[in-house]
Amino acid sequence: MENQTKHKPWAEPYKIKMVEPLKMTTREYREEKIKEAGYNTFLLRSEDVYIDLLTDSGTNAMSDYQWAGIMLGDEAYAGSKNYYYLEDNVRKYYGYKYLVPTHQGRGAENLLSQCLIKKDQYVPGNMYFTTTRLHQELAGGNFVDVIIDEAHNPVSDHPFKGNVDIQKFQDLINKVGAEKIAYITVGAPVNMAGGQPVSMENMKQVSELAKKYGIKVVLDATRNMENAYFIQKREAGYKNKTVAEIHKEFCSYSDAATMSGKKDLLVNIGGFVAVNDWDLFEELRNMVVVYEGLHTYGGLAGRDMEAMARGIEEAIRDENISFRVEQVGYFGKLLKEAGIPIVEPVGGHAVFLDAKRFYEHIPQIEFPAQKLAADLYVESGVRAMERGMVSAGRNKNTGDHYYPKLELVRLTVPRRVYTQAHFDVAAYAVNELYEKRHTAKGLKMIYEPKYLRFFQARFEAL
Ligand code: PM9
Repeated sequence: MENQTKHKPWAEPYKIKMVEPLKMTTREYREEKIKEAGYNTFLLRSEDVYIDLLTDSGTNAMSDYQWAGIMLGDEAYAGSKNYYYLEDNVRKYYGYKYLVPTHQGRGAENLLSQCLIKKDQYVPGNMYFTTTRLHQELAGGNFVDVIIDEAHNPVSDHPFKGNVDIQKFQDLINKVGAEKIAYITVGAPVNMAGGQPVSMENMKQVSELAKKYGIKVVLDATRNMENAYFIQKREAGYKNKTVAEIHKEFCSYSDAATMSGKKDLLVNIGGFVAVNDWDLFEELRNMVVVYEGLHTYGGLAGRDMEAMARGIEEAIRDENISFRVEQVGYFGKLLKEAGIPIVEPVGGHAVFLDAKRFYEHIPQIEFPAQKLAADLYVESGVRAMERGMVSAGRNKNTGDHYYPKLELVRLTVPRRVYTQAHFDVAAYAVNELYEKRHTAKGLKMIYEPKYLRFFQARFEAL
């Protein structure tokens, strides 16, 4: 008999062994809670959230294999066996020679920025990331965006919207001189652009140009396995290679990597910086004892390093990474088919609503994305995150707000936490809100912290 369903169904590549109940709340309750939270979803209590799509950072569900590893934590102050296992796996799967563990990604960014940036140097990168740029600035550097123009356009369907614009990179070298460039950062995929990937060809070109001028290439490898999956699917010559092979080749075009293990590596805490250069390693190893802890634990418990080492092995398997990215794609497709304005193509870790088109009547200075995230919470208990003007912050020299082209709300997919049905519910909620979008009003900022303001800023309804 002919199969009547339209397409071959897919399912999560795991079964559920333990569950955590979710709390359902009323609209009145949520209206009160968002007001108390100053219209900032970071300031809500998680127990007041129904489906939590705030972030994929540290929100992963670990496997039984990882939890078993937790029991094997070697909590010695120095020389924990879990550190050596992590070092082996970073060498095996990432290919860098030397490893310095850190408590999370920004710990790695702090160490690397302090070791490599001299005052007033420039640090080009393919779009800013909040914590990365801040650490570069605190170390005396100036971030310069060298991503391709398509990245700033939510409707461009370029398959590798995260690519570095090689001409912009060359222009910067010509303008300021190679000695004024501390290094170039390549984030792959690019979080703030919507989880958009970088092609292998582009990474090779970046590496060649950087090498010509003696500039180091630093990879933000936080979600690089997702990037490798996009290369496998979209770039000629890679469809018969495994994600592990592509991932390692990609890393080979860089000199160093910073890593937040809280994403790709399926853990709740952890990170590292990995390098090939012995002198840089020595400096990092010395610096880590000041800010994080001894170089064989870097702010982590032995059990955390064990879970992260095991997470590398699991995450990189083709069936796991393909499920991860395709689950995000499924959610994106639901929204796209409903006519909701989203960033396209759908990225690897999240679906991004385009708040400029969603709330087109709210001017950017009234924070449409911030309001949209707050409204979605009130509508449904679904928690998302602003990724627009509030996240962009202020120019460190002039003190003026940045007005980014992308004014987005990120619906982020934690790994292995929610089922397809949760995404059906979340998509339904976004649609309900979209139907009454014309009645929404903006916000006024009433409290602005100095650093990374999106985490703690407070707003009032207009
Ligand atoms: N990313 C995220 O939700 C958590 C903090 S911002 C809300 O997307 C990249 C590409 C990241 C990232 C964190 C970090 C910092 C570096 N690079 O959060 O310090 O997406 O582990 O990593 C977050 P940590």
